[in-house]
Amino acid sequence: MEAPEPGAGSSAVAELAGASRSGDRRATARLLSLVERGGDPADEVASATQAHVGEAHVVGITGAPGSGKSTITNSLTTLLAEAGRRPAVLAVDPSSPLTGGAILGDRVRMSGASEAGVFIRSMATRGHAGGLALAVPGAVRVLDAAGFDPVVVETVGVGQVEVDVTAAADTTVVVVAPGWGDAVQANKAGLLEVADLFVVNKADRPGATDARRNLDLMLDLSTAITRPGTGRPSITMTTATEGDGIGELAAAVAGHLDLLCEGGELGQRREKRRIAEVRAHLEHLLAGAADEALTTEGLQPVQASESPMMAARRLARKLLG
Ligand SMILES: Nc1nc2c(ncn2[C@@H]2O[C@H](COP(=O)(O)OP(=O)(O)O)[C@@H](O)[C@H]2O)c(=O)[nH]1
Ligand SMILES: [Mg+2]
Repeated sequence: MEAPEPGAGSSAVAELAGASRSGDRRATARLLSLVERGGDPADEVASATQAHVGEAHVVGITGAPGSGKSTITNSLTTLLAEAGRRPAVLAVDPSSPLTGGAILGDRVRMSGASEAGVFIRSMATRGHAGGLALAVPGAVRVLDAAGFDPVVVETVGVGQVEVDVTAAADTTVVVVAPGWGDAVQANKAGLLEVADLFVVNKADRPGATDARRNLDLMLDLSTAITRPGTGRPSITMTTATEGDGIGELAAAVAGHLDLLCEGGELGQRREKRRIAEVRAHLEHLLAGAADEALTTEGLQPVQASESPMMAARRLARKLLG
């Protein structure tokens, strides 16, 4: 089946969604391409998959570039696939100008998981209309509806948007590597607040125990920074290149989901996630309306006596009125 072109209509998309649910990975890949491109086809994909979401455990893996997120993701999902699960990976690289295809380094780093049957998709979101906040939840929905579980989202934790996106997972894992100030950097980037679980990776390197101690100290200093619902985040030591500690990490991830379910926190987090997604779409729609208002009206209606704020209010009344 050919991927429907934009505007091809919802029946073609519904057909793809059906094929994707029955395990057709090419159909899943095509749905993801439509989501990535944005616009009307992405909306059709969202409608076609909506009835089938909510089964997957969505796990975010974030941290500084080079901390070992891809290597951990590879080892973790390989282990899960070998245990009979159906994991999928969404590797988000907001800095990459590439689209659609896998990013070379990640492809190498994830080759083990790929051989184990893990579905892996790299997503370059630069230039995507609406950006990460729209593309990532849409792609997660496609993978969830396709029956993958867990859905692991790897994102570089560098900016507010990236952190927000990963924190929108059910379970957020923050990866720290030994090295001067790595934990401090993670704190500055706002990563400690969103962590449900910590990994100190590169445990084979000097300074790993110090990194762990630093994290522990930071958690001691502020009990307020832990996310609600599941208590103080645990810290797992890993050497991802060797697979060491990955079994413990898998257990910590599963244990966190159990806690979320027991406390009723899972439903609350997902509701918040839905609201955030609606908000992202609303902002996108309003931004589009603002652009249109300014180009069709020109700046003519703005009088010299009128402040920019007054002009904006007047246009807003017209738009929303
Ligand atoms: N020594 C050591 N190197 C590691 C470990 N995990 C990852 N690396 C290396 O660190 C580099 C960055 O890893 P990568 O997974 O791409 O990090 P990402 O940017 O966070 O996704 C690669 O060269 C990995 O081989 C580890 O546990 N020990
Ligand atoms: Mg990576």
